Amino acid sequence: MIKYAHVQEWVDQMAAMCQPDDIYWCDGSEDERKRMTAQAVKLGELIELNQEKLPGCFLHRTAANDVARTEHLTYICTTFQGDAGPTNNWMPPREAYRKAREIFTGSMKGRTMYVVPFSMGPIGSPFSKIGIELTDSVYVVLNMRIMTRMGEQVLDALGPNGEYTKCLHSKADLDIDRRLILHFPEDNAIWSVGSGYGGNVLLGKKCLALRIATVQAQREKWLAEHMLVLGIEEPNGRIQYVAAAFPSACGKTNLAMLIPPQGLKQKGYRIWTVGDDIAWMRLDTDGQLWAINPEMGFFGVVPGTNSKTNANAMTTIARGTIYTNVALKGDGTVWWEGHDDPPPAEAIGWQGTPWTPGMVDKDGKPRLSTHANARFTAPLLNCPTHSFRMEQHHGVPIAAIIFGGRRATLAPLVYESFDWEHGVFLGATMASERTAAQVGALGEVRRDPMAMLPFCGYNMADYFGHWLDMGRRVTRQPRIFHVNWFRTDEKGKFLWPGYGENLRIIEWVLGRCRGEVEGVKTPIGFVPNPKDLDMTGLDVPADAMAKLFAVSRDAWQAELKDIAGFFDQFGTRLPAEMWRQYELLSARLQAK
Ligand code: OXD
Ligand code: MN
Repeated sequence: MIKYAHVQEWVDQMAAMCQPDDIYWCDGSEDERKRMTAQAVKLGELIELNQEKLPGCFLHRTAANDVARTEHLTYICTTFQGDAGPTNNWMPPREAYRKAREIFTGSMKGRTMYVVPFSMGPIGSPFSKIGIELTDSVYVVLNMRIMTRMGEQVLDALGPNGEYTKCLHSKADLDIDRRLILHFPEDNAIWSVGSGYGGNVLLGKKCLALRIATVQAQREKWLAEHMLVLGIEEPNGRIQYVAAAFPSACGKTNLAMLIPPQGLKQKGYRIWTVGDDIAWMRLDTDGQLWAINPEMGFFGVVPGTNSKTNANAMTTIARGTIYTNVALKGDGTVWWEGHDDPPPAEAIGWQGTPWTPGMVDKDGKPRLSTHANARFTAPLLNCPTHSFRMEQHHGVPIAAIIFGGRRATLAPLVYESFDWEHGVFLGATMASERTAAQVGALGEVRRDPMAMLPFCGYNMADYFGHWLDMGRRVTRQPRIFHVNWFRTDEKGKFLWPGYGENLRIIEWVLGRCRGEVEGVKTPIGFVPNPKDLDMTGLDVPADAMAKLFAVSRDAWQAELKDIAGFFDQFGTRLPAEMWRQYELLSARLQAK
């Protein structure tokens, strides 16, 4: 394997600090996977599942306090605080390195340091970026193999002077009080210590492909986004692709693998899954936005996954998958809340202790078999609908951009922005209820612009400015929409069935992009005329439909107040266009 001097030198420096017993350079071969899996089983990092029923599948359990991204311990480390902005935790690089160095020093004693070269995006594509992760966790290596293009050929592509993101990870002692997830955009480096949870430690994902990549994207004039990418093919062969941003655990994976509902089957749609979490979008010479998914796997939420909510995911995770924090059944298979099968009479719960249905904890609350943020790591190519364009260097052309939040009230099922600038305002003012994907109070509504609040690696005001700038550069602008699958009635019952039925809304979105359907103008944007939604085979009562599309001027006035508070924190750095859109919305809400 080629060990370029500039890489070797950095590996040596990090090894001198972490003091591993040995260093192993991963080549990405199948033989290596087998050896490392066997070793992980021996070390107790993985439990082998029933290989007849779940070939190539394993179970991993994390520490009880290491089950989600720890946003409060995640920092952007820039020289000037203003460059990180008011929505990020900030630490000056010198202090961050000093604090982390104390924890990293000697942290790999008695362990191996693995050198993991990986490419985000097809190897050799001008859309792609290379990273090298040093880690003392076999679990991380085996996950990185699934989530990225990993191994020797990445080093070949890097070349003797190639740029790469320097990613350092150590589990250290997995102590939450000695945990830090640090990003150094000025050094193109990431240091993560004290955690074993995917979102904190698979450094190609949130840390590189979003936080570091957003900074590179601003500099190089492209977009790094928390978006799924999905293609809808019509029987005539035309495929239109949409990119959609939703906060974590709001159904991106389900939407990306959508199965057309019964009533729309006769239209002969075919769905292509390009990605379920991250999109890198660039302007090509045709003036259009093209997107790649920089990842090669899914790190999806397990609970609630079943053959009704996501049959493609069930097929995807039936082989070659690492499950994290689910229940283990006596026959060596796995179970979770929301599985197709009824609860087993007994199982080993996610914390490794016996579990039986109906168990309660010391406060009388139901004790679940599986953590609410339990995950599967599965190869993208396992998915029956995976796109045939995964290795195409320029990816796929994007027709529409969709922003979505989880809102019980306020936001209609779908509405369209008046133009790009208004679309950026829709993204910038997105809000959503908190889910289990991050530590914190569930259900609380927080503003989550473009679903990027935890992932934008620089000042969000500048990020909005970058979006506006991209709109000026794209000559064939995708239209921008907002959706909300989660609106409820007075009793808290969901008004819209969601899942595959969401294709009806995407159909309208694409019809709008082709200029084939009219929209109904409201103060917040265009909503569908109900006659333009194909509801064949789906019975949603007329009053529910009315509630789904209702725009309450009073509720939106209250929302405006909250938006103003959110915008205020950016001071004069916020682009004037955002306040202009605010004023325009306010005026439209007041007009009779
Ligand atoms: C994820 C997340 O894991 O957003 O994708 O937390
Ligand atoms: Mn995500």
